[in-house]
Amino acid sequence: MEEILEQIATLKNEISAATATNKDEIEAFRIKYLGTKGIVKALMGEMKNVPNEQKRAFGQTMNEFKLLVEDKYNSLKESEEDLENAAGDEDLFLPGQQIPVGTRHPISLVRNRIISIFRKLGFAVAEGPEIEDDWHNFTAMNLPEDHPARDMQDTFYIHQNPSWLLRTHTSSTQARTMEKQKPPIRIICPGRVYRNETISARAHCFFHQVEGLYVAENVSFADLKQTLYFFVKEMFGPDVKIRFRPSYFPFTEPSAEMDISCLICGGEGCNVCKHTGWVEILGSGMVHPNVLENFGIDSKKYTGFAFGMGMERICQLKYRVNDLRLYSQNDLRFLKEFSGAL
Ligand code: 2U9
Repeated sequence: MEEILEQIATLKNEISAATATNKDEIEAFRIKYLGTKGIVKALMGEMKNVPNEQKRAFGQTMNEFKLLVEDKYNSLKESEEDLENAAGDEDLFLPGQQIPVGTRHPISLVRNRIISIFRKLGFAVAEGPEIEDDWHNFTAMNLPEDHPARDMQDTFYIHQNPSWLLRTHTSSTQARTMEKQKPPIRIICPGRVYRNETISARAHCFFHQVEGLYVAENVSFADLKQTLYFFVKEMFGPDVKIRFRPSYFPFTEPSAEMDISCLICGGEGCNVCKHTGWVEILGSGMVHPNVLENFGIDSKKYTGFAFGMGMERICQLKYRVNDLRLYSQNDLRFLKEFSGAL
């Protein structure tokens, strides 16, 4: 009995270490241990030589041994089947799974283009918070409380603190830059802005602006005109013409709106330009001295120009998008229209 138990212990080690890499080796394992003339059967046959009082313990040991051999046999078979399946599944000639490539949103396209044009002129990009305080959005911009121009920029106020609001223009970012930085300042501020408007094809409660600011010594209206002329030629092509019309903004004096010659009819007159040959594109002007002084900038020494434009408006002119709601509906049919646009 002692001898058989020692033999079983040695066999157990042998079985644990056994490997098989193909079906023939697995079959050889089965025959050696589990076959009709195999080791398990032979050891079972020893039962008759075991003294009666030890038969029960021997039977138990043999059952455990048999289970160990069967487990090993099954696991060798499973590993081999896994290998076979893996190799069989692989069809190297199947086309790969397509991951559809998205397209940039038209507002992002326009934003990137505007940034790269102004970068050529030395304008850095500044960004700021969309939740603003009254001072940076209105008061510092020469729009004190009760100023009538605040009416046109009604916005959303934060319940817990009514002096916080969603910015109505990115001017507040220029204001924050002037707080931190001494002239010369040459920045553009792209970003989302908010207005309390009823949503329609022509108005939305949020849109995207790019505003620009250049403050230094001897900055003149001629610099403003040349900068904006360069911008529209880069954006719309070398043949585009510009004109300025006097206007009013509380934060600039003098102020002007800039039109470009109609891109649809080339200035001949059509529905888009309402038969005038011109379309409005942006507002601009010389920074109001009050605004400079609000940030401790000496308005006798420094002057500056500023401008602001809606990115949706540029998109409308460049890509003929005529409904503002399309930009935020996430309709893939709309977005796919821009797959080839740069
Ligand atoms: C500072 C001083 C002045 C930014 C300016 C405009 C004119 C303007 C509108 C165009 C279409 C807003 O998106 S829109 O509705 N903007 O007409 N914006 S001048 O003037 C500034 C900005 C910052 C410190």
